[in-house]
Parts: sequence; C-alpha cells; structure tokens
Amino acid sequence: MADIERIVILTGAGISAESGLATFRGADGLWEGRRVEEICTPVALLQDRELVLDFYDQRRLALAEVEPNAAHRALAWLDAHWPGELLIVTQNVDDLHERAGATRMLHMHGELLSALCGACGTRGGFAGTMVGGPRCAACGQDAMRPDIVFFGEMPYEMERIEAALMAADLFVSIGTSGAVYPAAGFVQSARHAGADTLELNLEPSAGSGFFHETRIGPASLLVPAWVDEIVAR
Ligand code: BJW
Ligand code: ZN
Repeated sequence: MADIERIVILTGAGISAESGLATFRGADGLWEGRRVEEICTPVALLQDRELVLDFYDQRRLALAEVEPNAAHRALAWLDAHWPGELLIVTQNVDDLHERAGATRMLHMHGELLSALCGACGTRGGFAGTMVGGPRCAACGQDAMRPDIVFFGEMPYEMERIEAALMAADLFVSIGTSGAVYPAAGFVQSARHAGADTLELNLEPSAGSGFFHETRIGPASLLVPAWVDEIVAR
C-alpha cells in the first residue's frame, strides 16, 4: 500500500447494528410488513403521510435508547488524531458518529434529528414527533417532513463527496450492503481515481468484488483493529 494521507470512510447501518439499531435489509428490517423501499419515497409521503411520519418518529425516539459502540468510538478517535485529510460519509440517519465525537463527517441521507419543510425547503434541528406536529416556523405551512433523503431524491453533499473520492488514497466501506446508489458506486469511483479500497462487513456486500480487500466480521471488532493498524503504519 502506498503512502496514505487522504481517507474517505463510508458507513452504513451495519456500524450501528451492535448499538441496537436495526439494519434495513436484515431479518428485522421491516416496518409493519413494508420494506424501506416502500416507505422512503415521496409518493408514500403523499399517499400515506402518517405512516411515513410515524416510521421516523419511532426511530427518532429510539435514539434515546442507544449509545455509540466501539466502532463509532474508534472512527471518532481516528478523526481526532489523523493528521491528513479524512471524511466520514455516513448513510445513517442516527447521530451515533457525532455522539462518539466525530466532526469530519456528513450525513448523505439526512438526519433523524432534523426537519425539512416540504413547502419552503427550510431545514433545522428537530427532536419531537411529527405526527400531528408543528407547522413550519419559517413559512407557517403544515408541510414538515423528516429531513431524510427518499428514493428518487438527490443525496446531500454529493459534490463534496465526489471531490473527496477523487482525491482519496484510501476508501473504507463499513457495514453497508452496497444495495443503494449512489453510495454503492463510491468504491468504483475511488478505485478508478487511484485509491486503495477496503471493505469491513459482517458478510461480503453486493459490490465486494470491487474492493482490493474485504474483511469479514462485526464492526465493533474490525474497525478498532483497522484504526490501530492505520495509525501504526
Ligand atoms: C454489519 C453488522 C455488524 C450488519 N458489523 N456489518 C436501479 C439501479 C440503480 C440505481 C437505482 C435503480 N433504481 C433506482 C435507483 C436509485 C436509488 C437506488 O439505489 N435504489 C436501489 C434500491 C436500487 N437511489 C436513490 O434513489 C438515491 N438517490 C439518487 O440516486 O438520486 C439521484 C437522482 C435523483 C433524482 C433523479 C435522478 C437521479 C437516494 C437513496 C436514498 C436511500 N434512503 C434510505 C432511507 C433513508 C434513511 C433512513 O430511513 O434511515 O437510506 S434507504 C436505506 O438504504 C437507507 C440506508 O442509508 C441505505 C443503505 O442501507 P445500508 O446502510 O447499506 O443498510 P443495509 O441494511 O442494506 O445493510 C447493512 C449491512 O451491514 C449488511 O451488509 C450487513 O451484513 C452489515 N452488518 N451487522 C458489520 N455488526
Ligand atoms: Zn416552510
């Protein structure tokens, strides 16, 4: 492996699984019998608004019951100590990376603790429940929705992510199935631009063959071990 200065880390639901949050495509990934692909869409929000708001209300409330695990803490430690460039791109909408202390990070699929006004586009911190909830403080419309990127919507900060992938020396993917684009394509972009690529996951992801190396196991063990390894280089 060549000298490593710039690291991009992609995380998915698997990094929060050991904190007690369900993954999407695991055995416990259904909500009232529906797959996430049926709930997280603009059409579902229009046709079944209460179900969609309730899905996110329940998950927002569940954040109070969980804590960051050893994998989140190891990445936060790396964030604080890595002298080169580092960007943690999470697909997760929980706040466990931040609670562990990570700062060089972004939420490409939005955040449970944020609300978006569907009428005027105002975004802001939100901690309550949305079913029967507040009107937008900015425009007064009854159009508040979770600040979550639904299928067919553009993920946040794509320009910043693409620039980081193009410059990366190392791309590490942690706990994501590789089923959802554009995140599933990051490994190919980074590799094509010259980065080394490493996957840490409980099982090989859909795009496992695109990585230079795949390590199989729980994030709480694999991530701290990889962080020890990278800082000892
Ligand atoms: C462990 C572990 C442990 C367990 N340790 N590991 C056809 C082909 C290609 C693309 C498309 C297509 N049709 C449509 C698209 C695009 C679409 C897409 O990709 N669809 C697929 C279903 C095919 N994508 C989009 O629409 C995206 N937007 C977009 O493309 O915009 C461009 C555009 C816009 C407009 C016009 C034109 C173009 C938006 C995607 C939004 C995703 N949203 C969700 C829900 C919101 C967040 C939330 O509610 O939490 O995001 S879906 C859901 O999947 C969530 C996740 O972030 C995302 C990824 O899931 P993740 O994290 O990988 O979880 P799992 O459960 O799948 O996997 C967990 C993994 O962890 C597993 O591998 C386990 O083994 C592992 N694991 N325990 C380590 N302890
Ligand atoms: Zn508004």
